[in-house]
Amino acid sequence: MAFIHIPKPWQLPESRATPEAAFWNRRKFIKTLVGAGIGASATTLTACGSKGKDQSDIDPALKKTLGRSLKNFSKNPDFQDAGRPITEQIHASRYNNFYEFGGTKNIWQAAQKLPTDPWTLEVGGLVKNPRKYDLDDLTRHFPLEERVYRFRCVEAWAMVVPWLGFPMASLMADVEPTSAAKFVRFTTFHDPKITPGPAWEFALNLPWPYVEGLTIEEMANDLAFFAVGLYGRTLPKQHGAPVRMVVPWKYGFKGGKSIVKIEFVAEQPATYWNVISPNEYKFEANVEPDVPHPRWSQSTERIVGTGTNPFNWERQDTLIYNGYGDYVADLYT
Ligand SMILES: Nc1nc2c(c(=O)[nH]1)N[C@H]1C(S)=C(S)[C@@H](COP(=O)(O)O)O[C@H]1N2
Ligand SMILES: [Mo]
Repeated sequence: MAFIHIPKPWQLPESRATPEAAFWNRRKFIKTLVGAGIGASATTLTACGSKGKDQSDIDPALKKTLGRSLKNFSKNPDFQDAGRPITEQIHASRYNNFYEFGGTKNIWQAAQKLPTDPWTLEVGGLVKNPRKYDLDDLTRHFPLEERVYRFRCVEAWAMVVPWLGFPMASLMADVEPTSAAKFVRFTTFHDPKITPGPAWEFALNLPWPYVEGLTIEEMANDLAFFAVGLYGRTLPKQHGAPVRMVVPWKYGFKGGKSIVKIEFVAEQPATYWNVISPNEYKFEANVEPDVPHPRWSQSTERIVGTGTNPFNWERQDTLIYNGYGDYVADLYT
């Protein structure tokens, strides 16, 4: 009997390979930057990579999309070496998943429409102290630290990012979950006028807003982090400004962006990709090289920015729990 494979809407991400690869033509990309009068700066940025770089010679419009300088943080010595080079920001901040702003990796300009100031992050549910944090609270109330983490998307691309933020455990200590809290639901900003979603016609039924979830034990783990910045700067909008989740032992989709609400709950929450395609995107979604995605292997990963075409990027072996087993393996035994 012939098995006829009919692609479903949510099967698009990997199958969009060809148009995306065609877009990500480095020569064309550099030409665009030169056209905007910033060719030399872009080249410098590409050449020196990583954080703390003086951007004073970069076109102000481009600079805005890379965040504002943040000074009040310390480097966490336990998380400075991710075992691989830090991905250059010009690559990390031009190759994003943020479906609220479109169904391709090229959403960084569209995402600039996200209104982030003022911002309120509401935390409630099964807690002793429900709170509303504003932007100032997020960058000043919690002592900020830098952590260089490996990052692994379920689509098998990977990078290394110097995040700035605070452990999720600090926020938990502030709100004090009750013993009835077993899971946590994280909700992303959603306003159809601002976040239209992908342009595909079948995108009409996507289960907005984007919701992610963790168990209470996962949220309490030392690695679980809220980022308010990266590369020494505030979080660029395309990365989920002003505050997003970073859960480095799980696939990237677990890291909800632009979080407006956190609720401590008793039952496992319904989450965006798991609702769309439960067989492909599990609630747990730990990085596991030996558990293939139904449509591709997870045993290796492509390193962002290591070539001109994303589908020829340098490959490395995928690590169990993305290399963070020492921290998290005991959560799953
Ligand atoms: N709200 C929201 N959060 C999201 C996504 C999204 O589409 N919407 N994409 C996820 C996926 S699939 C990945 S890989 C990461 C990408 O983060 P980055 O663009 O900052 O690298 O964001 C995650 N968080
Ligand atoms: Mo992803």
